[in-house]
Amino acid sequence: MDMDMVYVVGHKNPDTDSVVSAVGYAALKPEEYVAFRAGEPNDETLEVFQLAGTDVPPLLSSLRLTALDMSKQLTSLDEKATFLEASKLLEKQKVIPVLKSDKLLGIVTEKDLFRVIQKELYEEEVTVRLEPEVLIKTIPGRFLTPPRVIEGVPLVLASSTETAGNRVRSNNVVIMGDRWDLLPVLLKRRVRAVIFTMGLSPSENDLEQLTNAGIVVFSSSLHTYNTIRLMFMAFTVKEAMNVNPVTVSPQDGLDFLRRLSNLHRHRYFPVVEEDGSFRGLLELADLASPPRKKVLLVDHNEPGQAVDGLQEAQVMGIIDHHRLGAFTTDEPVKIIIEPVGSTSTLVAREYVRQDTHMTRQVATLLLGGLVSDTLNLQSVTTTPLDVDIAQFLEERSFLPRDELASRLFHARVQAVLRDPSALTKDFKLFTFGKVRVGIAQIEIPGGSSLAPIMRDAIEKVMTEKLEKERLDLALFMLTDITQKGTLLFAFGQRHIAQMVWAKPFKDGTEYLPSVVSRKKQIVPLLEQILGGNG
Ligand SMILES: [Mn+2]
Repeated sequence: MDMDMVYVVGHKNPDTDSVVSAVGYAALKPEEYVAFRAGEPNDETLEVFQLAGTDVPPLLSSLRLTALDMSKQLTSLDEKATFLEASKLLEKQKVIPVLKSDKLLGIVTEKDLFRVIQKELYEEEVTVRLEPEVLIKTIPGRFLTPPRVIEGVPLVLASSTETAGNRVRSNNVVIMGDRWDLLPVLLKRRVRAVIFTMGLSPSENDLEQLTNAGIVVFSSSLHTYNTIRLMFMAFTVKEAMNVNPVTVSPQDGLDFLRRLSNLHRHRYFPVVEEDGSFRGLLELADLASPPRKKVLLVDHNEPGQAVDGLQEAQVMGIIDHHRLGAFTTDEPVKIIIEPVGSTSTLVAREYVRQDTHMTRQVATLLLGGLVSDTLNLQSVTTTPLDVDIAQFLEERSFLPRDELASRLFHARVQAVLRDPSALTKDFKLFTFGKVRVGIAQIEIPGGSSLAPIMRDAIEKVMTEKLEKERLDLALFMLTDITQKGTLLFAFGQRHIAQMVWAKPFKDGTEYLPSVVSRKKQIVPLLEQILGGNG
């Protein structure tokens, strides 16, 4: 894992501002920062990314360190690799994963190689099996007969003709120099193979006889001692590998890994997917002082709103426009928190401060975040800086801000229409005199123009409330932040509404200019005409 990488991420249940400000901020330092989102993007956010012509960043579900994060990438070998290849590789790494395609078959350490070699040292009847391609790449030399597997008990013929004659068996792989006098014995016993050393080869006539007897003949260009030494090196890792190492999953966390390492006193744990794919090697030593993931928080600063595992990570900075909650860090970090309309505003200002070029894509995204959080500069949180930055972004995105806003809020409405229960999220119940009234409200810039497409959904949820709460009157306020007015829907005993507002409520609705507050403008009037709330 690249531990220098900094995760740039917003809050959970991400809104548009928190996703785009992560992308915008990460683009300031692309070689170090990588943007993520902390949850599923909503329809409005997806719309902004579509307008910008780019994809939403990947999901970050946790900042906890995993086995995969701590694992090392190593060179692997296949099971036919020789001890010679393995020992060369073991000069560079302590362990070799043995793979078939990408599946782990086992692991090999120096110890494993020695165990095999050692085991053979005092055995009389050691069987070797040398695949032709393995032999050829390990011992310099050539086959004098068609290449075949050489399998049998090695026997060096250095003794007298008589002794040798008594010792040779049919399962032998004979290693010898120019002892042509022994050839009749080898032919008679039909040994498996003959390996001539020092580059020797028999006469054509002898070779023909050996070939006809089905004996494999190999000529090694080395002398006998080195030929035999290298025969050990021609063993394959398949014979030495530990086929049953304790493995861990890529997602296993630090706590689990520490418990596991106490249980099994191994030094190495291969990291393996459920399907057996090898992902890396975890070393016990790495668990002692694990690295920490670096994170930059945007659009939030409360740990409760952050991605899980924040406490295991190192916070490198915060860029936000919310109140500062309880927060401590180990080292001094860069914190930008200002009371402005959006985090996108602050991110965009960093481009100005750092004199960094902003792409059209980033400008579109940040304008989307700014417009979303400030309700297109209409919210009470909007500051002069937001207005300035909005203009800056509008110029660079080549996108009229109002057009962007209407696309965004349309997407927001579409989402509400798909799940109309969102319409009554802030439903409140009142009793004025003997009249039970329920009032719900949503605030949308340009909301009054959206009435036609929202009417059915509003009617459905408010009629349900009417029955469920046994209301006399159900009111729905579709408040238009841009026009600063409210389209008021009345369901149930509509004549009460007609009386209170002295208006006809044709089609059950009435537009009330300059009415935006339920608490200050709707409830007091109902109370005044119908009687006290209680
Ligand atoms: Mn925000």
